[in-house]
Amino acid sequence: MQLDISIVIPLFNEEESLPELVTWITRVCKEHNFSHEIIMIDDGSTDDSWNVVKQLSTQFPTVKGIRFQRNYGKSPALHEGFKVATGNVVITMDADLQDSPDEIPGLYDMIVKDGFDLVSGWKKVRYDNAITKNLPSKLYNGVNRWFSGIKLHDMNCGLKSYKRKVVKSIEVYGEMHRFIPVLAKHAGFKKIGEKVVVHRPRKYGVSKFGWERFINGFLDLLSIQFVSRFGKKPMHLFGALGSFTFLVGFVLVAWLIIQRLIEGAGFGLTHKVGFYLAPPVMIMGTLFFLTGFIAELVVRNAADRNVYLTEEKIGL
Ligand SMILES: Nc1nc2c(ncn2[C@@H]2O[C@H](COP(=O)(O)OP(=O)(O)O)[C@@H](O)[C@H]2O)c(=O)[nH]1
Ligand SMILES: [Mg+2]
Repeated sequence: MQLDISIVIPLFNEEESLPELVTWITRVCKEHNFSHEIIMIDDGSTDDSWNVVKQLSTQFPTVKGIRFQRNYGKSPALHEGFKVATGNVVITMDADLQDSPDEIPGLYDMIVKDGFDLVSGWKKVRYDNAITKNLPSKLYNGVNRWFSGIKLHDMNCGLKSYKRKVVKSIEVYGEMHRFIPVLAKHAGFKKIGEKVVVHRPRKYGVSKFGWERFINGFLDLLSIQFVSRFGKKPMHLFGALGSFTFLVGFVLVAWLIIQRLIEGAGFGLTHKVGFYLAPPVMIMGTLFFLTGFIAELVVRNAADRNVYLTEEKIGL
């Protein structure tokens, strides 16, 4: 029988929140008659989270769990959760009770009734630190919108819903969980929507992400744009860049030679800027070109695989 919803929850050191979270999700799903599964991915927590998940799975048959051997990060956790999810709609949410399970029915309807491929939550009113999080987040989302062309206010919101085929077609690796809508867009899913969601202050535990996320996030965004455009044909970028740079150097040299030929020995070659500029520019061009060849070799030999060691599984 096809489940209505798979709820995928990546977690790291959230022992206090889990029982309340599972009870709440279960209540909401019961009220709306959703058949569902709750997939919790414990990413090498150092607190008692995994024991709590195991305990919950005996109490709630809907609870399934994966425990990683060590801490890999939120993206690998989502990736493994997406792999095993069987629901018609997949909903992700944070484990810390900052996302409200009351949003599940609305997010579900937007996929099933309104036909969205992906719906991202928008924490319009946020209960996080204004200086270290909310303000940088606004700037960051602005840059994201501009770069990716996806008009979302809160791309990195943990609360999202998907058609199943979307999560099965994207590969969330590294720290790419911040850009899932970009990945989905590049995979060809165009109907991406947004829903204002309730955000709650953190009740237990501490935040695991600080301001560094914005630097890493920006670099990741550049990588995503690069990989999606040139990932399978790096020579198109490096080759063009290399040829252009080399040509600039070559023209400089040619110009110097012509001047020398015209003016004869009186032309002070070593006093010209071009004399010093041309060789490094030509070398740079050659290096771009060779980088392109190496990148092509890497692409051709890379197995597109994600391998994460799992220590234990329950219900899967
Ligand atoms: N799998 C996994 N989940 C993580 C990791 N770090 C944080 N999380 C989870 O991601 C969610 C959001 O993290 P949180 O620290 O609350 O970030 P914030 O809400 O932006 O301050 C929570 O459910 C965390 O448990 C990690 O390294 N691995
Ligand atoms: Mg949080």
